[in-house]
Amino acid sequence: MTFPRLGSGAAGTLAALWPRYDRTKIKTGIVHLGVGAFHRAHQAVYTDGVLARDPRWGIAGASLRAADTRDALQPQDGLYALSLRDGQGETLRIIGALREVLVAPEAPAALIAAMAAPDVRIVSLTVTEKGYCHDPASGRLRADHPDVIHDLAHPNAPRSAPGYILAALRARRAAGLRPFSVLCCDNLPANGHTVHQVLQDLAELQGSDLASFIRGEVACPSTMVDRIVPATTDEDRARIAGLLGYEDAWPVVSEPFSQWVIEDQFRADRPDWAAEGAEFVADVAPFELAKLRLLNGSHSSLAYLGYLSGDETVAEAMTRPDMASFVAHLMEHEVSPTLPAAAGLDLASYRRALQMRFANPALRHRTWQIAMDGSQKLPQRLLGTIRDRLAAGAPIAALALGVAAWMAYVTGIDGQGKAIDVRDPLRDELRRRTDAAGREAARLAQALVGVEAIFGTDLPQNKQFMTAVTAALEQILQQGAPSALAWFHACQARL
Ligand code: CS2
Repeated sequence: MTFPRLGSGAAGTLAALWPRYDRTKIKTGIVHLGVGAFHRAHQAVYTDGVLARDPRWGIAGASLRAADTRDALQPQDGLYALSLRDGQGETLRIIGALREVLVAPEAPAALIAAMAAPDVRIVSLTVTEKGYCHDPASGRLRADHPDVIHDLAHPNAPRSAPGYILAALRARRAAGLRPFSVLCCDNLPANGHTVHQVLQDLAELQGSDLASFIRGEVACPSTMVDRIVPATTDEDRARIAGLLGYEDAWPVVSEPFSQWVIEDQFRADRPDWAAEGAEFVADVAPFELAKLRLLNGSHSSLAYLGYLSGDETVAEAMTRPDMASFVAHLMEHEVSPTLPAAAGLDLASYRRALQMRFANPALRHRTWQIAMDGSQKLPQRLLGTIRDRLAAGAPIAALALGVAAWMAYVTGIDGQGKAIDVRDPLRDELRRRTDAAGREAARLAQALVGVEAIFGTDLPQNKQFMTAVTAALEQILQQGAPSALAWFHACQARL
C-alpha cells in the first residue's frame, strides 16, 4: 500500500490531529541542537502546545552530524506524527513546532547565524551525554577531545555543541545582542551547571574574554527531562502510515508519560511551558537526582543484564520475575535511601510508576540502545549512588551487579561467545583493557576500574566496592546473567 507523503496539504484530512495554530504566523524563538527522537517527542511537543497561544517560540532544529532528519522532514514541511503507545492502545498527533532543520557540517556559518538571530532567546540541547566533550567523572571539558582540538583551530566552523554555542554568543556580543539562555535537556548531573562549566572551559582554552562573560551573563537553567522514546522502527513507520493514511518518514513513538522540570533561571523571556504541564521550580537537583538514579540507573542495569540474558527489549527483560524483583530491590533498598526528600516527590509511587513504564509492552526499547555509551552514563546513573552508599556503610549488592554487567558487556563477547556491537566513545580504550585482562573476574574488574574518566581515583581503592563488583562479575562470567540474578536473590534471602 502506498500513501501520499505527509505535509501541509494534509491539514484538512487530518484536522483532528493537526497543530492548533497557523504555522505561517510562527517565528523562530528557539534553536535546538540535536533534533533526535527524544527532542521531537518531548520539548517540541510542549512547545507545540505553547504555539497555539504564543507564536514567538517556533523551533529551528540543528543536526550536528547527519542530514537524515532534515532529508526526511523537509519534504513534509517539518511535520511529523507523535505516537503515544501502551498496552491500552495508540494515539496520534501531528507536531508542527519544527520550522526547519539545519545540518551543521553542511553550513556551519548558517547555524551560527541562526543562533545569533535577534529573536532567538533560547538555545536548547539534546546531544546525548557524549556531546559535551567532557570528562564524565569530573564534569570538566576534555582539552584532548578531538572535537575540542578541532574547535580551537576553527572557532567559526566548529563541530561540537559547546563550540557552536560559543561562536554564536561571540557573534551576538559583537552585534550588541543579549545572550540566549542555554537549556541543556540531556541526562547529565546538574546539567545546567555542567554545560555552563564546559562553555567556560572552552572559552578559557580559546583565550578569549568570553569565559567571564559566560560566567556572569549567560543563564544555563538545569532541567530534568523524562519520557521513554525508543528509536523508531520500519514497523512503526508502516503502522503509522496505515493509521494516518499518509506516509511519514520520521515519526516518533513514545510512552504516554512525560515530565519536564525546569529551573526558573532564565535571564530573558521564556515560553510558558508550564501551561503544557512542565514545572518551573527554584531547584531541580532533587528531581534530577531521583530520575537519574532511579529511572536511568535501573535502565542501564536492565540493559546490560537484559542484553546478556538474551532479552531484546526492556519490556521483555521485565517479564522475568528475577529481573523485575531485582529492579524493585535496586530502587527501593539501594537507590532511594540516597535521595533527599523533595517537595511533591513521593518516591514509593514514583518507583511503582517506573516498574509499569519499563514493562510497557507496546514499546520496543532495545536493551542494546540503552547499553550504548555506558562510559558516559555510569557515573551519574550508578557510581554516584554507590559512593553515597559506601560513605554510609550500606550494602551495594544490586548496584554492583549493574556495574559488573556493564563490565561483562564491554568485553564485547556475550555468554554464548557471540560478539557484542559495543558503541562507546571510549570503546577502544575499554577493549584494550578487556583484551589484556581476559575473562578472569578479578583481573577484568581491576583493569576496567582503572579508567579514571569513569571511576575516578577513589572507587578502585575501595575494598567494599571492588569485592562486591568482582563477586558479581564472577557470577556473570561463569554462570551467565540469568544465574547471576538468581544468585543475587539467594544472597539477599540469606541476609
Ligand atoms: C535511556 C534514556 O537510552 C537511555 O540511556 O535510559 O534515554 C531514558 O529512556 C530517558 O532518560 C527517559 O526519560
